[in-house]
Parts: sequence; structure tokens; C-alpha cells
Amino acid sequence: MIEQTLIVIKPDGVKRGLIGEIITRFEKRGFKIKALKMLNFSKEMAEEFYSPHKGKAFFNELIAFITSGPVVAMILEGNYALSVVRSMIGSTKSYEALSGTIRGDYGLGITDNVIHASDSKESFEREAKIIF
Ligand code: 3AN
Repeated sequence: MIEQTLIVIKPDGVKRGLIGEIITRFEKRGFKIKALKMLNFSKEMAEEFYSPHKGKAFFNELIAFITSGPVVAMILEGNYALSVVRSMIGSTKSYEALSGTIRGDYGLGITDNVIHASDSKESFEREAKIIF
């Protein structure tokens, strides 16, 4: 089943020079890049993007982090894109993420966990509207 999903390479991933490596992984897996954009999240965009986490202890930290520098956002299309991309990025806590996943290979943080990917069709549609 062909699906679309959204990924965001977070400010830590961009600062550390991982844009190319991450795009390469998705291209090699067979995903089509349908849209690609480098941007800075405003505070308003960030609060909208992470609105499902409003009220959580880490919300303010998350907003400060995602607005701290440029990010790279992409819409990827391919077979079962939503679940396949989630499995490629690995667990939220990078220090628990399996080797072979993006977080498991490139990070150790939680807030700074290199990459975001939509967790459902509804999230994808909501998130893509904010960015594209
Ligand atoms: P994921 O990005 O794996 O879907 P979510 O949606 O649970 O994870 O959380 C969104 C973002 O919030 C994560 N990418 C991470 O940056 C941050 N986050 C999640 N849980 C925590 C936590 N316990 N402490 C700090 N930041 C967190």
C-alpha cells in the first residue's frame, strides 16, 4: 500500500552534517522524495507541530530545541511508508534505539534525537500542512 509520511531532520542532525547520510538511507530503501525543504521553525509553528505534547514536562524544552536552528523536512512516498520509516528511525530514546536505525547509529539523546517521523496518517496530514 503506497503511503506518504513526513520526516524532519532536527537541528542536531543538521548541525552535525547528517543531512546527506539520512537522505541516502531513505533513497536506498526505495522511497521517493515528494517534497524537500530547509526551514527554521518559528515558536508558533513549533507549538502547533508538537501540540499533542502540550502540557508534558518536556514540552518547553522540545519547543526550544526544534527552534534552535535550521531543520530539513521531507515528504517521502513508498510502500507502507508510515511504518517502514518509523522502524528506520528507531526508538524515541536514542540510547535505547537499535544499531542500524538512524537514532541508534547517530545519537544518544532524547530531545536531541536527530529526526522526527509522523506516527500515523492523521499526524502526517496535520504536520505536512504546517511545513509545506
Ligand atoms: P517520537 O519522535 O519517537 O515519535 P514522541 O512523539 O513521543 O516521540 O515525542 C516527540 C518528541 O518529544 C521526541 N522526538 C523527543 O524529541 C521528545 N521527547 C519525547 N519524550 C521525551 C522525554 N521523556 N524527555 C524529553 N523529550 C522527550
